[in-house]
Amino acid sequence: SGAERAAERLLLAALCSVCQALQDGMLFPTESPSREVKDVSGLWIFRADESPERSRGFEQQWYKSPLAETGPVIDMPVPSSYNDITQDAQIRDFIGWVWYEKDVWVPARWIQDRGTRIVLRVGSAHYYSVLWVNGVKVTEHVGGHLPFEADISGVLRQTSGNQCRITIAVNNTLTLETLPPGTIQYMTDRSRYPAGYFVQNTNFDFFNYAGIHRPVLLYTTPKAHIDDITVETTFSDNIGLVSFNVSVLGSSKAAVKVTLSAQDGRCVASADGSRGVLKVTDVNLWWPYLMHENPAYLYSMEVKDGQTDVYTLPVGIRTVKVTSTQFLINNKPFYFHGVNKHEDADIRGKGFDWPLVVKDFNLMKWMGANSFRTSHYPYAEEILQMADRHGIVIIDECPGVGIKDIRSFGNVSLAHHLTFMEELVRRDKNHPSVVMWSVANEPASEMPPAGFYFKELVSHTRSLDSSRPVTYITASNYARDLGAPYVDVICVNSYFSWYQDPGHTELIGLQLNTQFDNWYGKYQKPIIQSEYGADAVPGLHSDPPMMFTEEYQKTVLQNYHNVFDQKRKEFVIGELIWNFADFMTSQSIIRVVGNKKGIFTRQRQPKAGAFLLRERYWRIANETGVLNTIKLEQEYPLRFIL
Ligand code: BDP
Repeated sequence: SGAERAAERLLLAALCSVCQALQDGMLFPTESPSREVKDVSGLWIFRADESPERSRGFEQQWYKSPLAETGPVIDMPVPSSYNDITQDAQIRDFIGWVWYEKDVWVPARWIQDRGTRIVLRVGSAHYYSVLWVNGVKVTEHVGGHLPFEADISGVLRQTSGNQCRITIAVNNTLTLETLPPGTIQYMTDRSRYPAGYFVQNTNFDFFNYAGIHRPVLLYTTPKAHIDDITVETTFSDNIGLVSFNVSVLGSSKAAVKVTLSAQDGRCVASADGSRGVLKVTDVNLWWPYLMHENPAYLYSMEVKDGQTDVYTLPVGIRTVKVTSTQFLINNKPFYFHGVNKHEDADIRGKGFDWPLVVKDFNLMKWMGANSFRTSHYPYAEEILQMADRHGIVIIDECPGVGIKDIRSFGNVSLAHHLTFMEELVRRDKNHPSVVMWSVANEPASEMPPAGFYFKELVSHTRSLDSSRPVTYITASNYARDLGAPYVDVICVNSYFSWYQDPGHTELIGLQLNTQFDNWYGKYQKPIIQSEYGADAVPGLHSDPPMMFTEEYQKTVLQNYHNVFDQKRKEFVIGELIWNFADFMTSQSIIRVVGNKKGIFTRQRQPKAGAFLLRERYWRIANETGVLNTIKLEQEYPLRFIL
């Protein structure tokens, strides 16, 4: 169709590279005696290609010369979405290629030392990116939520040495085969739209923020370097077992040595060889927040490749298992009392921001949340590291959101989805906080192709990682969902008294009970209420409650909680509020400057619902965790603890 041709034109590069997962490891870049990191985020310059086909930048080869010589440029912070930075609605709503550029200096010794490998890494850029260094193309990448990198040693040594002009072109166009999917629609009625007018349609409920969303780094490794590490952990009695697998590139006879140290620096186990199992006596397990008095215990695993490379990986020793009624962490029942989030904030959009990350963790711990779901795409790895360190449990979700068009269940889409899971598992497999993979959110799982699609997707994900359960999030009716037979845990979203029977909170009890009994009756798998909630415009009040007031949001929550408290004695293993905070969406008649289902505002101030959840989560923690109330009272003022 015309729309698809247009989308292809916008994307320019063929989607042929879609099916190749990144070949090399995706170890988070850290410093070590053998590695240096230089953060080149900060102020970049920027130009949106506003030509009708969005192709002028490529035709005129904007990467060949300084971007400022091609036309007008503006300042653009990295990381940040570009959408809300300017006063220009055209930039906010821009679709197509934008160009970023920064001049950086590369330390001379990096260039001179031929044994040094220099890597350029982008934490993420939404959605499709092409990278040049000094005018030479070094890589391109499909997907808006995972890192990508290129070895630029050769280019730097061949071109102008220490000076390094980095050009990144980023395209936010979504097509039927991207994740999330979308369509470009050209409006052809000349009486209503000017020539060439097009819009981006999507089926998901968040703003399609774009740009360079996570830090851009230069880092070094020795030529012979540790490319990837995989750990899997288990324990028996007081012995922890860490199996490891190290892959080294650039050397045929790597002599790998692995040492595991406790938090006090004591070496607790070591081994030679690139594979093996470390035994840790008197193991300190990694426990979730509020489940143990010493949660989030991390060992530190130093991996040495002969004399050259050193990489240190935090390791949490824990197990995850699912029975027909329970989710077990370290063989103890775990109840998810947590939140769904978004990477979203004023001005920066989806741009990574440490103050925001730390604030959000403080808020989650304040309210007694022990878990969150990375709705609806993978978050920055720094966020997973925080969760590892604080014992916050994560359901790690892939950007399979808004898969509603039957054409998005085709072979090309499936291949890309499988590839995406490979990249996601490769990046996140070693995080103890990640306890489950979610391969999609609310797909049209009642459409016939969904049966085959999810069978493939779930089994492929399991083959990549057998140590974690796999799910997808459903909003389908239990009788029509074709993917549910394949998942380990049923995750259900429902909005009783909101999208159904608006205003009728008195129906929640009945409808929610029916929902749970139907799903459990059919599948005998544990269930998480993976979304529920109601919009509340902060400061709007009414009693008796009316929709959009803080009281209404509270009442909806209370009605859900009554049922959760019954069913969590049986097979309900968790509840995740939709949403942690208000967030931006595209403009529509059902959204008033974004989605207001947050229990915190977008500025992270509590609505009434936040206090309700806080009391509830701490009460549940007191009942289900091994903490005693006295300890909690010392950490948090008594008046907040029931
Ligand atoms: C759910 C979606 C979520 C939406 C939410 C809502 O999974 O992305 O934001 O509804 O409408 O169905 O608030």
